[in-house]
Amino acid sequence: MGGMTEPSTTDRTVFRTCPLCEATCGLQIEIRDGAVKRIRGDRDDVFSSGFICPKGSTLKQLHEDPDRLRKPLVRRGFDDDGAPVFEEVDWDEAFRVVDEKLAAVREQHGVESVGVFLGNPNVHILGASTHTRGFLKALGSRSRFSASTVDQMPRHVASGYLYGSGASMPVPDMDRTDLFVLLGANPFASNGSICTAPGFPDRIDAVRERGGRVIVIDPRRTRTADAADLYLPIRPGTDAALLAAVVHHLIGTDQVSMGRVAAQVDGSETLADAVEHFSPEWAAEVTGIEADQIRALADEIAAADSAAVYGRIGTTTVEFGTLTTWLLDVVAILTGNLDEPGGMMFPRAATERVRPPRPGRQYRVGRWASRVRGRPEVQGELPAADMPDEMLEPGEGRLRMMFTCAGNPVLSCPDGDRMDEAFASLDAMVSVDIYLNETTRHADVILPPPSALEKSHYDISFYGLSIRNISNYSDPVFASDAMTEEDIYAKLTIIALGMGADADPALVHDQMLRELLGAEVAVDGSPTADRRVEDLIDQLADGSGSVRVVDAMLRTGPYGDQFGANPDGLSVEKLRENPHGIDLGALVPRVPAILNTVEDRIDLFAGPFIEELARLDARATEWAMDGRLRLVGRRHLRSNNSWMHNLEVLVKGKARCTLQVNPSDAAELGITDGVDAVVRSRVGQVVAPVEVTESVMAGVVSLPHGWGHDLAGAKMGVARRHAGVNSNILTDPNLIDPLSGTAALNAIPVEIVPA
Ligand SMILES: Nc1nc2c(c(=O)[nH]1)N[C@H]1C(S)=C(S)[C@@H](COP(=O)(O)OP(=O)(O)OC[C@H]3O[C@@H](n4cnc5c(=O)[nH]c(N)nc54)[C@H](O)[C@@H]3O)O[C@H]1N2
Ligand SMILES: Nc1nc2c(c(=O)[nH]1)N[C@H]1C(S)=C(S)[C@@H](COP(=O)(O)OP(=O)(O)OC[C@H]3O[C@@H](n4cnc5c(=O)[nH]c(N)nc54)[C@H](O)[C@@H]3O)O[C@H]1N2
Ligand code: SF4
Ligand SMILES: [Mo]
Repeated sequence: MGGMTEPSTTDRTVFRTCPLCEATCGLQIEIRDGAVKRIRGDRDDVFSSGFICPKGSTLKQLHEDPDRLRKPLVRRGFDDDGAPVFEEVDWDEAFRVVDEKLAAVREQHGVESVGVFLGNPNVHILGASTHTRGFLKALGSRSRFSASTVDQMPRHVASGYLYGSGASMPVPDMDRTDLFVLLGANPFASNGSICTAPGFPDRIDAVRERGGRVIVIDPRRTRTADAADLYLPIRPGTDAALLAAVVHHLIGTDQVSMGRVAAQVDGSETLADAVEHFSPEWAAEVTGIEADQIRALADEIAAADSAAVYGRIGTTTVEFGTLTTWLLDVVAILTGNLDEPGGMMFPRAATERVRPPRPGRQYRVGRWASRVRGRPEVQGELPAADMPDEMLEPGEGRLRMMFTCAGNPVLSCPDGDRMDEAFASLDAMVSVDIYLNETTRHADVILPPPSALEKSHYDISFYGLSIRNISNYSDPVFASDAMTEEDIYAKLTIIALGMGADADPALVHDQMLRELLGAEVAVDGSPTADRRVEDLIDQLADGSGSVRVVDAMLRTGPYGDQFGANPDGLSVEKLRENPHGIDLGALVPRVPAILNTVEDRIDLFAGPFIEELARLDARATEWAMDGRLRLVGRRHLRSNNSWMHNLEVLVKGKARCTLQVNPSDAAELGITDGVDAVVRSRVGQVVAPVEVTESVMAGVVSLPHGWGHDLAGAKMGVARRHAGVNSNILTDPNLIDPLSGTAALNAIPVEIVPA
């Protein structure tokens, strides 16, 4: 390296999309001497216009992190302290071990004894977005779990019942709204979720600058709340009660005005009866928000020219997650804000499949159930909260082998201690991951894909949740000989099909392309109808398996070039010519075309919401009375769930994993700022340093998740020095939203005593 004075031929500036969160910011990356010199926001990006957060530039540090795995690891035993001992092996050897383990477990315990957990980064990684599905299918097991059931599953289920597809998720049209109401979301820290909007904070400011209003409802006075016109503190877990009262008031005061979608909606007559009991006075008792304020909120939503009422983590990871999400949509529907500019709208992604209308059907859940707790399948998966029981409880069908793919369930899912014990109890485990961490330390084999800078990128998921229709593709910044996700999952697919560890992953890529394009040319009247699939495949862009899959999706998608039939349309080639992305415009109304329900109806009571409202009534009264402290989570801008704590630039400074306590509670509990406190729930306890702050409301305490990096055998040196505690040791697997299987990670009843 040394002695180079002339500018290297490898000096260049490249543009790519940040894959770290849902905001999809454009990055400008300067390369000098084959290394990243610096990363800035790309001012010319059509969507983010230069916005970047402190994590965006750390793609450099992630790429260079010496703890990031570069070679597959196979566990060879344990040391005297019981910590796993791993050996680096080549890829062929690693896949041979996977093949042997999988064959042995299946042979002895059957297909259902092998499970999969898919973690959050899978939706941010192109190769995983395109190729995990095939792997799951080949594995053939119904024991599928993912981070969705510690996150947004209620959104899918509510959408399934209302619109006929779990994928049809309305997003706040915030650039055009007159009133933006945020419940349980803190985009100043998270940069937004199920609402892809780079520069979210600036866009919130813009709502106010153009004369609109912003209201934040949260048990914590967050930075987002500080930027709002009105902040309403709410008791954790009670948003469903608040929204039921809003609906009650809208109906009771004759403020229902459904607008264009009225023609599609069934069940609005039933609604009045269903919410009759949920008066603002009743909700005030439950939520801690005064009845007059609830009425004023409802009046304001009804009166606004347009209103986007948006809920996120604080409304989904609670016991009434699906009911709350459904109520959010009911409010949008009743006030004429569903599918209208400035309201809640359905994006149209460039990779969306365009198909002729087909007869809609009743949304179904519960096609199978978890073995031990009997909890229903939703969207093809089982609750992540059930994993420990499925692994630990003896009996037919017990999980004996797990694949964890870009997931860290030991830190991210309920009952952390038991989760850890469960993974340790398996006969075999394989992880696709870039770190040896709290979860992957239990693996027999770890398969590490290369860093984000060595992978192609396209946000298949997030352009479907975006406040403008956008398309942007990034080539890898650096070449790498490591196996990318798509090749890893293709290999695992082949192994799971019983074809051994030696077959070429290209077989899987080719098969995917043939299926995808075969379906397109088979559609009568489609622009590619009757073309030869092999000809289309020949025309696809150069690139890896996933890039070609994306090219096929884009070209046959709603804005596609249709392989020449629409010459100005999208393709990977066209996106390569437009490194700052292509803006396909503001969101447009999509009802009824987007509906996939029986006869295109939006039936408000297609799901068991009458029963849920009754359960809310019973539960809420109990809650309002019990006077217990309730634990909620929080996010920090310089953090990303559990896995970015190994970057010094992000973790340096004041410790972040503190227990926030309101001064009045601190006084009552006899604890002061800086002391350690014991936090106990039904399932576990942790000791954390106390931070006394007015930002949490009385009766509420807050710990961030994703910490607890002191477990033996993990190899993340920086994270270990900033270990913190795992808040999910406290979350209770008994507390889930029964309609979606989503864990209640918020509103956990806890006790606190000085340590
Ligand atoms: N108490 C509480 N718990 C929570 C939450 C909360 O608010 N409160 N939030 C929940 C939410 S919203 C989510 S989404 C989940 C997240 O739950 P998980 O997905 O289980 O957790 P992450 O911390 O995102 O772990 C990501 C894993 O992917 C690995 N990884 C990172 N980049 C790559 C890559 O490029 N390829 C591969 N193969 N692996 C990679 C990391 O090393 C890490 O092991 O946590 C949930 N848990
Ligand atoms: N910096 C950073 N960004 C991230 C992540 C990260 O870990 N760090 N994670 C990413 C992921 S996976 C996701 S899913 C998104 C999540 O994105 P957001 O949903 O915006 O996540 P949070 O910042 O946790 O905000 C949730 C808010 O809900 C509040 N809350 C808790 N309980 C309740 C309740 O019962 N009612 C109400 N009304 N509010 C409640 C909390 O106090 C908190 O302020 O963020 C993504 N972006
Ligand atoms: S906001 Fe999200 S997408 Fe944008 S730079 Fe930060 S981590 Fe990356
Ligand atoms: Mo998430």
